[in-house]
Amino acid sequence: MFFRPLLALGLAVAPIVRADGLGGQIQEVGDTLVSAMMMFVGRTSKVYILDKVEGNAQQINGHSLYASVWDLETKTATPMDVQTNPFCAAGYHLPNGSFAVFGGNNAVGPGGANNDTGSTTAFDPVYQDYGGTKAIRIITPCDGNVDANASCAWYDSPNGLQMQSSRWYPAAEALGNGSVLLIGGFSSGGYINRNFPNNDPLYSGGGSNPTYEIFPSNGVPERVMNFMGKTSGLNSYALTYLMASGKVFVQANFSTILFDADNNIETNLPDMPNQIIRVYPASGANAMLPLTVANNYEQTILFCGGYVMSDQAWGDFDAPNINPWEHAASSDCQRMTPEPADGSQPAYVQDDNMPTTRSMGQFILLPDETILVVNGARNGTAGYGTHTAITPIGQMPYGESYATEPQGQPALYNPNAPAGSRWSTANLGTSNIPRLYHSSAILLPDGSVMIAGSNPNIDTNLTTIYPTTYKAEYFYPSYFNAATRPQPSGIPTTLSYGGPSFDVTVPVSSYSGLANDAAGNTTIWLSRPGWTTHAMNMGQRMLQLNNTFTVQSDGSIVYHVAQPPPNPNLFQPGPAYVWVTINGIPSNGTFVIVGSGNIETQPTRAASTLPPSVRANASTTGSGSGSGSSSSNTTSSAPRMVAASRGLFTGIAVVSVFLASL
Ligand SMILES: [Cu+2]
Repeated sequence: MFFRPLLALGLAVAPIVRADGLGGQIQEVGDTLVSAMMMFVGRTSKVYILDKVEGNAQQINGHSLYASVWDLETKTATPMDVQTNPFCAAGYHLPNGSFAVFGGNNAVGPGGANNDTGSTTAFDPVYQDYGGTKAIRIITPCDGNVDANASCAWYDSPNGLQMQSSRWYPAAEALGNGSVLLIGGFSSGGYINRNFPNNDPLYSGGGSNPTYEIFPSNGVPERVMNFMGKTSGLNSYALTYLMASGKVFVQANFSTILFDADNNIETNLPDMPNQIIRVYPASGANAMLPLTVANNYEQTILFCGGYVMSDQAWGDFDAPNINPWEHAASSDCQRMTPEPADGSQPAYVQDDNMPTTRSMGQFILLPDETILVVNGARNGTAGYGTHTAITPIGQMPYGESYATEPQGQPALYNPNAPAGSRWSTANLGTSNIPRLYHSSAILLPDGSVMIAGSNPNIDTNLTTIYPTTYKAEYFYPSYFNAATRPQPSGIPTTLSYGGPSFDVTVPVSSYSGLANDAAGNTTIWLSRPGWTTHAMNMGQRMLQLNNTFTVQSDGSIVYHVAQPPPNPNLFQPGPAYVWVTINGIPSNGTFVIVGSGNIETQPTRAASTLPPSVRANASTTGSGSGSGSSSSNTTSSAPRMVAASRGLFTGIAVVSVFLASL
């Protein structure tokens, strides 16, 4: 190629387009009506929110409100009715796009008054809620007006679907067929899941549930999981990740296993280094790193933060034996690849420390392949109470909170950066809303992150130091500084495990810079935001879809995109979003259903075969106006500088293509 005089002119005179400046900011956006202990995104336009029963002043159908739905377009919430107390339940998507919410607490009244009769129809006469310990609630999200359509409501009834036993703080993880493995939990709750001394590690005198079961029932009665005895005390909300083999990685207390749920066989993996606790109430952030083509979808799990104290100090159901707020949380990060492709022994690998200590931090997988940690506290743990073993009732310094020093500034982790340089807080804003116990965060389809909840209090308390909050915020990643984001078309509504590839087109206006570079610097992601509660996003997962491309002479790019690999264990069936990320700038997420839509052995076909990539003339360029700043380190800087200066010269690409064709 030889240099084009007109192109040079464009570079010389075009102004740099300024971004809108949202990138890195956290902005308050509205009122969720209930405190968002749990959230999930339904399809394209709603976020469903659940709270515990806690005496919210607003009523619905004669009882205190504890569910709402947030509309992404209007940024307003609408009340929803749930009958049973979902207090610290688990939740998961189902293959057809529905969500199920498992377990919770008894019917409670003011001050945590506990109507524990073992009956699923126990009822609190003041807060007017039914017990939720065995309840299974299901909703099939709608995009329209949820009030107008009964099929958009929660299915929930004290006499409705039930688990085999009571589970408060259970773990949930989908298996490859879309059924959901449910593990453990409290039978009746407290700070940690045991008495002390711990003479009955499996059952704790009836307070702990050491069993697991599968929803929908596979006909097998619930079975005792020995791991729950081994990890007794610190094993509620166990951390679970389905692995490629079909086994489930399970981490609790400082122990780790691979679990064969079909056969109830546990394979020991190494202990968590330094015995750092990651499960509730230490509540470290944890996530599976994005699965990439380059690493052949090898699965690695990242743990950051949490809390360390002696076994004795953790206390019992009633309270900790120390004052957690007087001690720093952990900043330690570890990686674990439970099933190494090279056949080596799995091992925890020390990773870079977070910039601050943090309990109750949670990871959000962003579509630029960075990972946000947000929410939580510098000191202390999750949970709340009226006392500890050494601080009597009436003398708690932070109300009922066991944590203090809220961490209002998130941090970004780049899994691909060299060790020693993975964390950054550069250009990230700070929220002044404490997001402590019972806060949550979730990735939205536009690539922003909704942050809500926090109520380290037994009942609604709007005046204490860390109050019940209904304020929602959005965090805008750096790609919100981009003036142009990719606008893909052609993404199918369903994806299969293997099978024919599909084509996705982005117009020339979708990107800036050289077309061949943009096409080659594109990653197509399939991601699932999950179901968020307690510093976790149950089911959160992100997988790269392999692709090649054809750059058209007009600068538009056609991506030839592979279906997900023919192994549903890598990305379980159900709802997800497809993102086209060019030069580190993602499109919006397009809603898809992965798999058959049914709970069944998923059909698989041979992995997609892709045609070779075809490049256009080297000078072909996108006409998007500016690319803003990107946090991705995969972005090549030279084309972006060209792109930024290209700004308003939207005709230049056409001109250069025309010249190239002469
Ligand atoms: Cu909780």
